Amino acid sequence: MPAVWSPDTLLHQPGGEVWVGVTTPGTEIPARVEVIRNALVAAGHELVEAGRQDDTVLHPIHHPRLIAHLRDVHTEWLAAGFAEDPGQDRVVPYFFPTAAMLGPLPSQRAAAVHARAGQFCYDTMTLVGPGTYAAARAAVDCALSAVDLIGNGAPVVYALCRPPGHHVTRAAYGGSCYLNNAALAAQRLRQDGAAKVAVVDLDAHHGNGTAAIFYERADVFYGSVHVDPGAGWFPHVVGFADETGIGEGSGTTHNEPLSPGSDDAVWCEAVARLAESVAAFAAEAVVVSLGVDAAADDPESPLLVSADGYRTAGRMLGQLGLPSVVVQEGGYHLPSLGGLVCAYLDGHASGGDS
Ligand code: SP5
Ligand code: ZN
Repeated sequence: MPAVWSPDTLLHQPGGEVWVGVTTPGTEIPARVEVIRNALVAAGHELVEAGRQDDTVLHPIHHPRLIAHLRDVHTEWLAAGFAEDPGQDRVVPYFFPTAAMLGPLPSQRAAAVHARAGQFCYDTMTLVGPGTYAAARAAVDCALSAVDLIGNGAPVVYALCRPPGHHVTRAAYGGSCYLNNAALAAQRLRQDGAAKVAVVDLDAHHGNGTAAIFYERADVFYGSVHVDPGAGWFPHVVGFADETGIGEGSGTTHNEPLSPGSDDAVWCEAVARLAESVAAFAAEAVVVSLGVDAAADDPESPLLVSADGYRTAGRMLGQLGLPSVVVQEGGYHLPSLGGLVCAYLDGHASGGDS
């Protein structure tokens, strides 16, 4: 199947993650793209370079201030001298003006770039460097070029998006994500004529950004299987089973939080329930947020899914028989990453044949 990628996705070099106050090497690194790309070629997939999409594609999903912030913040950070004093050349927020802090007070745009960082980023793990925005935009180009190939008649297309995107809301980024590739793909499928679109999120973490973007919408379903945030896992405060949508979006969200240690049997049953919901919703196209960090070897999650589990999930979602855009999200164990992605794609393609 076509696999869309862009060399510009390598430009994001996070330079570590600040985790509980300590700078760690980080796991969302450019080598992820290299190992996935090599595995795709070895498995016989056709690599296609993404076409450049106009910046206006971002506007239905992201706030103009978020876009401008991501584009400009690293330049402003360097201009403020933080690379020399105190010696941090990546944008790392230190101040988080939460809803609880503000209460009823109106809030202004922070004049200081180090304070403004926390008005758009909700954690300390998601650093911005010189190539971050270019890479995030290239990831969007991958996702939307994949939608274009669907429009030209391809039944399933894979987008090698990096950095990932599902933790990004309309106006805030975090969780190693900067722009929401999957949400943008779903929106484009709607604009291209699919009356209803489903996003199915297989990443080990709940895709709080995608969930928030579509929570009040009747035309886009969001379903996710992930490690239970109630057991202490990112994104901690959302992703619970009782979140089912509100207003016109009532009933169009389906979360399947699983206990740490859940294996193929439990995980695949949850995927089957998500597939049933997609069918009941009568989606005309599907976006799969393919995080492979639910795998047993992955350093970022306690789920114990195997490559066969991912292949089975692919088969179940392929059997929906819908045009499908498969967007890369997380997955951090370099030795197994490519095989997990290819196992999923193999399952999805074979499900579509039956
Ligand atoms: C897209 C995606 O998978 N984002 C993952 C965001 C969750 N990361 C939160 C945990 C970060 C802590 N990493 C330290 C690992 C120590 N074992
Ligand atoms: Zn994840």
